[in-house]
Amino acid sequence: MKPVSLIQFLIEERRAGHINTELSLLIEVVARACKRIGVATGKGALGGVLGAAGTDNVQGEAQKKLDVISNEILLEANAWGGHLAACASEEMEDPQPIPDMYPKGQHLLLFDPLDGSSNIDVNISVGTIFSVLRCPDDVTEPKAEHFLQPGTTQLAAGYVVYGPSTLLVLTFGHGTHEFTLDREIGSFTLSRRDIRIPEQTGEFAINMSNQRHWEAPMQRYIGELLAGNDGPRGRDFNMRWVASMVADVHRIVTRGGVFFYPLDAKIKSKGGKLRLMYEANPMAFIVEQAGGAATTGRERIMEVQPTGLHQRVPVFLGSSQEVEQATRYHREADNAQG
Ligand code: FDP
Repeated sequence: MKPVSLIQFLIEERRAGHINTELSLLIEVVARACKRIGVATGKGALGGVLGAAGTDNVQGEAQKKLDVISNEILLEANAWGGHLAACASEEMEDPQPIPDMYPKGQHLLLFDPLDGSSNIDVNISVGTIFSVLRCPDDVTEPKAEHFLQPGTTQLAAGYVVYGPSTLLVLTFGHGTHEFTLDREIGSFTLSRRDIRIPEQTGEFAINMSNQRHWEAPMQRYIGELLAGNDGPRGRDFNMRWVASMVADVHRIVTRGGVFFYPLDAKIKSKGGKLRLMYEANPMAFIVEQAGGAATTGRERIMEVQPTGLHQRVPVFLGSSQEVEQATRYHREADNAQG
């Protein structure tokens, strides 16, 4: 079969009426920026890019040099690109307007420039996650409030994994598709069309060190998985935890599985660990489009009405039967409490 490049795929999507020209060009710009991030990440110690930047981001987390570099690469490429009204990032408190010297577009871009960045220094896969929204029609200078749209309004979502190979996984709401970077010709090439996540799985991903802080329904659900063959589930489950969301989600998108970052007593006041607008929503869109499910443990992630740009939520996503079972346990516990 003849290889299909990302650009060819975007032209097909345009012809099918799934996206307009501006969105297609915007995705090309994001993909090009991610290739540059991939090059910077790949240089590792030789590029002088490892280690801490010596600053904190808006969430009070220590920034890595590559967090800062990746953020700058995405900002610069997209400001120049001319397809955006504004962009927002994990690394910046407020949305970044497009400088007056560049043309503006109709879209809003949100991104986590380098997810899993605590893994960079140990050479484990990291990634970029992004989400595209439409800028409300009457708004010429978008502020944070204009980004606060539920995940169901996303026009596109994707992530790039910088791992043994560099991969882009993308959805426009018409299936989830994977592209592998051909490093010799510098082009993302379609490697899987219409990915399907199996409904059932025997593999889960969670940070078990938080177990004692979880809520009772989470304790019950994971307890049953751990009991395996001898417990109520009557079969054994295996566990994986890369601690890099893109890598954990990509495993699920490749061979099924379920990922949890539940609420726990340590993070309860923050609402969760992962960020709704540029982590949970885009991943939920990608997973749902591949036949999986994504909830907060109580409600569908994409239906959460956002209240803040950097809002956090609990995340349960992957093979639908397991996400539904864990979610049911939480709802039952809530109902029992009245
Ligand atoms: P990181 O802080 O390294 O950016 O986005 C947050 C995240 O990584 C996810 O990629 C990852 O799944 C999670 O945090 C890891 O959390 P733990 O430190 O609890 O393992």
